[in-house]
Amino acid sequence: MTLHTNQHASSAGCRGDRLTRDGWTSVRRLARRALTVAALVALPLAAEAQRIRYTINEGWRFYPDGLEFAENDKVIDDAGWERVNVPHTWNATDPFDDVPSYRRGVSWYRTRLPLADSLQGKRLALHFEGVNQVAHVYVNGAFVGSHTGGYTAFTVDFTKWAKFDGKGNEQLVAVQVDNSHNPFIPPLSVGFALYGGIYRDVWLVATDPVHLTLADHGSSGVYVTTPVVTRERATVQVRGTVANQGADRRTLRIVNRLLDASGTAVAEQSSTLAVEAGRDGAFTQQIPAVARPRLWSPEDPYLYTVVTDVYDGARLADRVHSTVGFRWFRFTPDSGFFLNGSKYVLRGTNRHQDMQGLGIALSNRQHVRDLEWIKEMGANFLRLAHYPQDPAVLDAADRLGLIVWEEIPVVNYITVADQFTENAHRMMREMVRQHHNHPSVVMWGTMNEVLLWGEEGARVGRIADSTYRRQVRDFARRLDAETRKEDPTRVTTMAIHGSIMYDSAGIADVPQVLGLNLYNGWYSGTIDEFGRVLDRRRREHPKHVIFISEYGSGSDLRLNSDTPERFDHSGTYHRLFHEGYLRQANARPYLAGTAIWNQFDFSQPHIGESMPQLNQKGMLTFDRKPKDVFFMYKANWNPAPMVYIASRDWAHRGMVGAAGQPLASPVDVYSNGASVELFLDGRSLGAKTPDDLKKASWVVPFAEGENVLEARATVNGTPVADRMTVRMERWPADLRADTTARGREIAVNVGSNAQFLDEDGLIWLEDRAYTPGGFGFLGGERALMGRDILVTGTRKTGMYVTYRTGLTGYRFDLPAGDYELELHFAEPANTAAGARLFDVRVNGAVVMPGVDLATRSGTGRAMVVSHPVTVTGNEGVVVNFDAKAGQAILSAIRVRRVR
Ligand code: GCB
Repeated sequence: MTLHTNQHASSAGCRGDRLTRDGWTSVRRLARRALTVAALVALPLAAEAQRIRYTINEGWRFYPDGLEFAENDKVIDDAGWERVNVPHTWNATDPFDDVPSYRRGVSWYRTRLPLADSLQGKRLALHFEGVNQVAHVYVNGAFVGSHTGGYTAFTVDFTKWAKFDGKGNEQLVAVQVDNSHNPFIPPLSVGFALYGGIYRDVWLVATDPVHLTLADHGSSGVYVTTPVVTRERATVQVRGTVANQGADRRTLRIVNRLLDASGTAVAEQSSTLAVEAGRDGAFTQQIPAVARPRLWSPEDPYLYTVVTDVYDGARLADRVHSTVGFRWFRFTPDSGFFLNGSKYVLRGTNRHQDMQGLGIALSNRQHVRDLEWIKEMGANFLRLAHYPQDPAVLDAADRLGLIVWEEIPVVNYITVADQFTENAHRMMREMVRQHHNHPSVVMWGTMNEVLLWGEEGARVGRIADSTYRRQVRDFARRLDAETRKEDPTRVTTMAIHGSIMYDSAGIADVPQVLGLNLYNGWYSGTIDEFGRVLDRRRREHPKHVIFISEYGSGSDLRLNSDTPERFDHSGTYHRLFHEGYLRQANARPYLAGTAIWNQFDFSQPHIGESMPQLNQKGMLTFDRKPKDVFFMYKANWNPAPMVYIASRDWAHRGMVGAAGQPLASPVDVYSNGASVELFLDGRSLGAKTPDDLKKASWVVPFAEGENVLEARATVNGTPVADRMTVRMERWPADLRADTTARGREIAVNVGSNAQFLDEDGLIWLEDRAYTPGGFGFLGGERALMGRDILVTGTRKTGMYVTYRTGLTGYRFDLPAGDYELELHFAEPANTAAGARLFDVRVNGAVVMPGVDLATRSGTGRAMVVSHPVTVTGNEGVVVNFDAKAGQAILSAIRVRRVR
């Protein structure tokens, strides 16, 4: 194989001219558009590119189990199999049902793929963008290739097994997919569902025997770098491999043209490449410098394209397009990140790829929409945690302008075995090669919180085994070194949790950028610890570039509170948490950047919280409704004029108060205007100046019923307004004196400072201590359901995350009448039978003797019991809990007057 390079541009570079014996035309670097256009016109029209590429997503059949000989249609008939289209997953909903697991196992997919007669003689391949997690591919009954790992693409060549019968040329494609746990395939144990299926696009690719290789780790076979980028000039280097699967040695011409966003060629390079039959040939070309390149940045995501053509004589044998963005960057421990020479604060978020009802089988449009949400929030950075994502995601990041950290799914722990290491290295290589040409990518992540679990896969407070810690360190070092070698133009990173073991084990020193996942004020501690932890980290590691790779807290639109507390899952606490973190991050210029955990709620099997098996730390819900906190970031990060009343999460409120008196409740407004005015039913509540986090707050004197709020601001001369209706319900402060309708039904979210709005529109008020004339608990303490307990058997899951323990009673000073009393319980622990035993008395009479939740309903399972109660005189409804063993508990209580 020989390689000749012709560098056709002079430094003045303003002429395009005709070239060489084979009638080739080259476009030089052209500074003036007129000349560029003239030169392009002079190009002889090339033959149509020989590559054919189309998706084959429709018309699959699916069988949800293992099956012998399913690759063979003579043995197994698929007529009864389910018809599906890909993207598809068989786990779209089962991670969220009441059973704390989902199906991980084998399934089969089959399709019949007709091929045009004209494809005979071409190289034929199938390209899968993502199959979770092991795929074996068969064509016409023959095994054509396998792939391990659910998050990267792969290509299998089936030329040898293709059948051309002249009658439709139908190819039977069968894919066995397995998402079972495998100790040698990352990820091992994670906080997200490992949905099985062919869940990204599938392509048919037909090429000339001479083509840019399809056999390089699922990549395009072309790698573009920008060795020199300044404001004055930029150069482009193109590397690639051409496969010659024809019968003869070919002398090829490789032409790389750089096009600007309008499609105009601005520079070109060509060279010849001789490749023996049956061999590959590699080329490297430097495209001459472009003057004054338009730089890529999140604010101006300007893209160029490199078109790589492979000519075999006058025939265009193959063509591949690669994206190019001109940008340069660096990280420093003291000042963080620099983009195109200037300090640049990376502020962003993380994204998982699943969505309610769909699992991970999202369309490209849905992926792009997710990135549009992120852009709208004003973020300029996106961490693709914890795995490589769809090509549509990377394309959108380039095009919309988001700086990307992408990583492989080594999460929580590793298996110390060559096979695991090899899989991790191959995943890294596939990720880097497949997404190499995306200017949005600046960091390659190798692992996340790798010391969170012990070697056996059990969550541990401390990894005691120093041998294992050393093995993890060696694994990290090798993977990091290989990643740097694979792509020296980006930096390596990893995310660690708040444990000093990463330091003592020497793991924190491995990556070029150190990501910290911090949850002070959520899993433990207080929100203001965040800054102190950071400053300590910085003192301990003055040479580390520090990045906040995760911070977050959970919320549930059904839970709200005027007095938010850690872990109450109220939207109010969610905002308080993020305001606290944003303020502290803003004050630390040494930080390279921050990333919210997470942009969207996502699956988290086996985890309790207020919506079981769902991680609720999203800025948007699982079905993509923005939460109020989204607009807090938008006000701070997106310069577009905005004002937002932060009460969409809590548009239906309840309060206890006296009839006719205002029901005063706080309302926050976010705006990037200098002043905001709030109106209640058209009456001004005054104008305020938003604080450093663009928030202005009022205590609004709501009236019972509908209240119209309107906020107005002017941002840089543009008037903006937001309007919403808050429905306020009132419960009487004195139950005996006030017998209005609401007083006939009182529901309480026992043990919680937050009120819960249920699926029937009923508000379960925040808990309170009993005061005469009112209602409330007698004794006991607020307690939280453990995250390892799944509340099942109810849709009111949010009501069970808190409960009261050790209470002796609950009392309502209701007037005489007939009532229905409803008690809600859920056993919060794996208690033995008889370990928690109590009687329930109502107005003195035992109505439920010997309540033993562990036996009756089981751990976490909601139990609802109703009793009729007749109140005569002034006794009210008095419920007592008499503990016989352990402590009595109660999750919620409701009384409803029936007569
Ligand atoms: C983390 C993990 C992430 C979890 C998150 C959480 O540190 O990296 O995978 O989802 O915490 O919400 O607990």
